[in-house]
Amino acid sequence: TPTLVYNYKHTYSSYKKSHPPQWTWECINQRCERRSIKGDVGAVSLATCSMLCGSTQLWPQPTGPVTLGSRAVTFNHKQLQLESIVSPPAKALLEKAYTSFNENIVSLIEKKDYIKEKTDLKRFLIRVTIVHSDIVRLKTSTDEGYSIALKPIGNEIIANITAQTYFGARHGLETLSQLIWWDDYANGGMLKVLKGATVQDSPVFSYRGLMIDTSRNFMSIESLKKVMVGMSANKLNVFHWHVTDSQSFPLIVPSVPQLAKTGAYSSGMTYAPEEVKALVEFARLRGIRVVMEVDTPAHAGNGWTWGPQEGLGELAVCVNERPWSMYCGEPPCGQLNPENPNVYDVLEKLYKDLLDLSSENEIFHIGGDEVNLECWAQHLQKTNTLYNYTDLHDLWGEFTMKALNRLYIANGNKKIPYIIVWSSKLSKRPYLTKYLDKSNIVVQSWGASQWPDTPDLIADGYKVLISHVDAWYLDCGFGRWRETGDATCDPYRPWQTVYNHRPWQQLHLNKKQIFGGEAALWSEQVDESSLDARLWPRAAAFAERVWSDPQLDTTTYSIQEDVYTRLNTHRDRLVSRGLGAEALWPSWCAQNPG
Ligand code: CP6
Repeated sequence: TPTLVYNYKHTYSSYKKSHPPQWTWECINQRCERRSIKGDVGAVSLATCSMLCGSTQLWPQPTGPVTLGSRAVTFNHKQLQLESIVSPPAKALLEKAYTSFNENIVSLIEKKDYIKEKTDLKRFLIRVTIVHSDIVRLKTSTDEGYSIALKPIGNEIIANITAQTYFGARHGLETLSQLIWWDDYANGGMLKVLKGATVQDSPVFSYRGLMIDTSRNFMSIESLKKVMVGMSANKLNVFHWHVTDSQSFPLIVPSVPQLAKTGAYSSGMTYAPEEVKALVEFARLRGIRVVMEVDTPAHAGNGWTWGPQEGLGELAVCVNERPWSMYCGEPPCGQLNPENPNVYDVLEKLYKDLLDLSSENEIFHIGGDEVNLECWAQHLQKTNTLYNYTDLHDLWGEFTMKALNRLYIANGNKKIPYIIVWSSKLSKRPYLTKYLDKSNIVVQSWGASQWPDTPDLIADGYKVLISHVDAWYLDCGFGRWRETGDATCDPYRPWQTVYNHRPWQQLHLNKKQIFGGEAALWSEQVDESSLDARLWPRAAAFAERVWSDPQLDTTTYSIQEDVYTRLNTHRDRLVSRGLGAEALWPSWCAQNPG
């Protein structure tokens, strides 16, 4: 438990004299209007007015009914108490989730040296009931729903959170934390909670992902943990870790140590197995699963060049080939050598370690994007085997099937329910149905939303993970990083673009085949020093799209007004939790609605 200083040197009246409130806020037509005051009798802070005025300050907006009381009570964090009606193994997880909840509440306290013992409450009891305490690993079928019933009884508040699983209960704690705020006017500054509330909530999509690339620029484990803190505040539940690419291979793979030894930017810029496992556990407690992607056969260069020295032949070809633009999407080039049988042996070892490191074998990402057939053609020319193929897409398809076969072997001769591949030429007709089995392949469709990729995949019966570049690529628009940079990644996607993207409706797609959505952050032009600002609050805008999928105004497609205020409140919340989220507007706008 965090320690705070209780300081009785100041009294409320001395404090009040030096900091008299200048304004009060009144809820008029569901907006908080500012009025100047003399003296503070009955003055209401903006935060309190917002919480009690019209719309919830919850993010993402719950999908079920919400009722909110119109009054609030003060409390201090020492009065919080957990009662769990939960059996092992979920009980231990819940206790840790409750610790995070507590830290989130403490983060709201603006005056850490001025905490009042005397409050409206004697106790704030949080009673959590979990029906299936045996479910402690998130699956696509896991029930993440929860309900909250918060009411006063005597001078106590009791918040009942009920969920089918730990993962629902954790979301419930997150929502409960959003019914609590800091009131700067209350007795010199106090925590408040609504005096009554009910919430019922469950997500629209079961896969709500965020992809981070740690190859182009390295991101420390600490910075990735912060990403997960943000994800958990937004009920995002899949961390897709694009851990390697042709630029660097930071992941230490125990059975193939050569990969990171030769491929990392430096020995410090690596992820050790224990660190990865700790990160996976950190994620699980926050309701997040980790899907690791070592992209192949393309986007594989550094880390794959040691084959010849060790008698395994060339594992990757075209590495550093010039001019690069003939052989790959961005420099440095590199593609696995599909003709070298040792490549598949290395892949099997690699896959076994990835399954182990991530503790994840329901979903697996094999990469598979942007294969450059020129590169393979040049290689096959050298080895005099090009005549074997009339169409090198077949070589690509065969590579994919061989790699998948090794993946199943690595998984103890068991299939994996969902294999994700990036959309590419291979995921288009006529190769698609020939090489990608629709029973377990999910295509992550990243092309622009007006491209035919997504509707075609849906029409052909595939499950699709939506990551459209024109809406959900959060790295885009900073400015090209090379002269011939790709216009596809211009301009910046403002939060409204992220939020308004609703392709299942706009493209009339069968929602049953939408596996989910994923926002992506490629790291050519971002590292951990600007990670927070590039992600937040836009990833939060994405999160509400995939959790609640709110309607857009069908005539204007404009964003409902409550979205602005709720997102602004949520942005403040992320900042109090230590994330450097960008500002949406001048503070003046919150004080001058409309
Ligand atoms: N890296 C990898 C990338 C991209 C892809 N794969 C990418 C391509 C075009 C744009 C942005 C990112 N940088 N491995 C494509 C999925 Cl505009």
